Amino acid sequence: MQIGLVGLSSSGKTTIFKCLTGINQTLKKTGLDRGKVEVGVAKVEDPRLDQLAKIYQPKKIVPAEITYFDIPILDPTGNNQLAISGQYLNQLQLADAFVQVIRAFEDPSIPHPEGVVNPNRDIEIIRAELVLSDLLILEKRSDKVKELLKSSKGAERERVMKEQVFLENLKEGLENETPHMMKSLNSEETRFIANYNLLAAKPIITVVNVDDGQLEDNIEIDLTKNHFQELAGHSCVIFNAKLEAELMQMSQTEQQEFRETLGLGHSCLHQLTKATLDIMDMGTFLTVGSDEVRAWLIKNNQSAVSAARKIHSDIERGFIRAEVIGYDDFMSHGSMTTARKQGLVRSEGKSYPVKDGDIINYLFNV
Ligand SMILES: Nc1nc2c(ncn2[C@@H]2O[C@H](COP(=O)(O)OP(=O)(O)O)[C@@H](O)[C@H]2O)c(=O)[nH]1
Ligand SMILES: [Mg+2]
Repeated sequence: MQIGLVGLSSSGKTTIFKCLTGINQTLKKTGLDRGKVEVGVAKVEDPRLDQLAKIYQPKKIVPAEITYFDIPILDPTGNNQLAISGQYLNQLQLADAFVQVIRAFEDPSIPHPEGVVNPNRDIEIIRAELVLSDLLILEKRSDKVKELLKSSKGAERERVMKEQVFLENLKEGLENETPHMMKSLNSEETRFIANYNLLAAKPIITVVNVDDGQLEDNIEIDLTKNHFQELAGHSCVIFNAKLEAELMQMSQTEQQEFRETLGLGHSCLHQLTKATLDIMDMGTFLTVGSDEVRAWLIKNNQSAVSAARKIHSDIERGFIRAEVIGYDDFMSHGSMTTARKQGLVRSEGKSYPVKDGDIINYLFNV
């Protein structure tokens, strides 16, 4: 899973990226990293792994990982041209979802590219940029469809004609910022739209980057205008990225103390990885043993056999059955032997929908 960080320059993207991926570089005063896409991996905090490790004393504890990239896409280009193009567009299209970083903090020493701080305007700017580049994607597809129409016949020609009408409606909807028909897509249209890989149709998590004093304030963020997000999903988290980055430099104990003293909630890493899993409808299943205790990313309710592929394609191919116990059930007994005796370890087949927190032992044959 890959998540793209987007936002105007000096909104705090790189600061957040470092909080997530732990790349320990000196935080710069201004966004001088213009032009470079950075890719890093965030380890999903999971207290269940620590508890299981106490029981199994494994050689390795391996948390699930989410890839984030920091893309300086909306940094001002100095000429009012479309900022998203070429390699940036390709990179953004690779994302499964976006984290849009919206600046709410005031700091006269860090100029805002638009002059003044205004979170709702920035949300609009980002949305407009995404929609603009989507229109270009649709324009290109329209040209292609016109070509296809010349050469296609029969049922294929009918399909192409349907797509042409769909494209025109979609473009009109996007131009007028009312892609309402998105709500009633039929299966064919759903396939069309999946192929276009539109940016505005990806799920989006909004980070409102605030200053200390603002944490308690009510910052009114308006996410309602984004019609696509009603369908693709959106969520919102609020924290002070700069402070989070400073806390990241401290030891675990120190960090804990500071969080309590300052009345801060979970870390930026925790909040964002959680929001990412939630919006993608993903979770983790767990494997245990004396070698390693490990969390594996899955789509919630993914079939046991396809989840096995995460570990190894041999397990998927040679799948016999999965021995499954929920984390809470396991912990209430603290040992697999006892849980087994109590009949809590279930034997599940290929199509079993895997749940977050399932501890799985695959039996397979290759
Ligand atoms: N005061 C304050 N400064 C911040 C906050 N978040 C980021 N900054 C500062 O804003 C500047 C730009 O941040 P950066 O992460 O590079 O923004 P980017 O251009 O979006 O990547 C840096 O000097 C950060 O230290 C915040 O919450 N409060
Ligand atoms: Mg940056």
